[in-house]
Amino acid sequence: MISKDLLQKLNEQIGLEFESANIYLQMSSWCAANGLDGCASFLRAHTAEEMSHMFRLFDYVNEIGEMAIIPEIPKPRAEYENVRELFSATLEHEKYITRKINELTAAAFEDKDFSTFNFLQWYVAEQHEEEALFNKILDLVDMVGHEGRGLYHLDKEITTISADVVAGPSASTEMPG
Ligand code: OFO
Repeated sequence: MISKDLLQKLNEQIGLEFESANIYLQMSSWCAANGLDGCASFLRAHTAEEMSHMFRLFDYVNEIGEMAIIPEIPKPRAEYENVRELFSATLEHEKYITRKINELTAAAFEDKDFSTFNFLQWYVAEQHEEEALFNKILDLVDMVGHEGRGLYHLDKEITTISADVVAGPSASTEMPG
């Protein structure tokens, strides 16, 4: 049986995945409003991926006979100076999520809850991919630039990354039913 403390942490993580989805959805709106349709569609696809992270946790909590409680979700930031600042914020956010997943995994281990510990391994691997993805995008931003013609190329290139992400094994945009 899962401890109260660990259950609360899983519910908090459900909230964090919702928060990630909302952050990226809001970012996609900023991109669309600034004429960056490629970035907007990449971030929208990533929103669906975050929702799949949320559903995976939600289903796990229900499967172990507990009730998932969705916490309050903070309002996402809506304004950015430029697209570099926006993608820099995505990487910082993913680093924060990695820290939270690590804390959660450590708590499961300390509780000797090896079923939950095993379940969380997927998130440990996923966070490695998430950080690598946003690092790659930031490198791209720095290579092509984020002004004038560079911005046009960046928006086109992001569409390619977007296609890779959608095709990737762990990056399904489908929401588990
Ligand atoms: Fe971006 O990985 Fe979930 O939050």
